[in-house]
Amino acid sequence: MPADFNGQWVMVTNENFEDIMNAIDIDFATRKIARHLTQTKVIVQNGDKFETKTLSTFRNYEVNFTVGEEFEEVTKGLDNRTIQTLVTWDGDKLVAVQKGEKANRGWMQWIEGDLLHLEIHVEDKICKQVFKKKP
Ligand code: VLZ
Repeated sequence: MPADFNGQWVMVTNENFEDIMNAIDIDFATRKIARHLTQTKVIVQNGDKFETKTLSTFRNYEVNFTVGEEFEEVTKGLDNRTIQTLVTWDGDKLVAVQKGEKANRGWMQWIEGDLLHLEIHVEDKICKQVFKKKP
């Protein structure tokens, strides 16, 4: 039984998101808006199959994947790059490796109690986000 990420998760903290946006060449004006957004993560999981939406008042980002199956991810509305993404389990943690123009790109996501933790990394930058499960 893999970990269960199903639900709606509302952002409570977001550290260094601007560094990540900078690293993927998001423009100044967009960064100034996006850094203050309260993101909501909506996850529908069926075993290893994930449908994920990151929602905000400014922009949304959707990505679907199956753990263990590499796929082409187009980061539409973010940096609009095409990358090769592979998500795997590390115990109960989801680990994504995103191969493309930017080195050391990926994220890790896991649950602790009613909190969802997400660490996003690009090059030498790390962003730490925490979301709380909607009851
Ligand atoms: O997260 O890939 O949770 O499965 C931010 C959108 C999306 C709002 C960040 C701001 C996506 C837009 C991070 C400003 C340019 C991500 C995965 C793990 C999705």
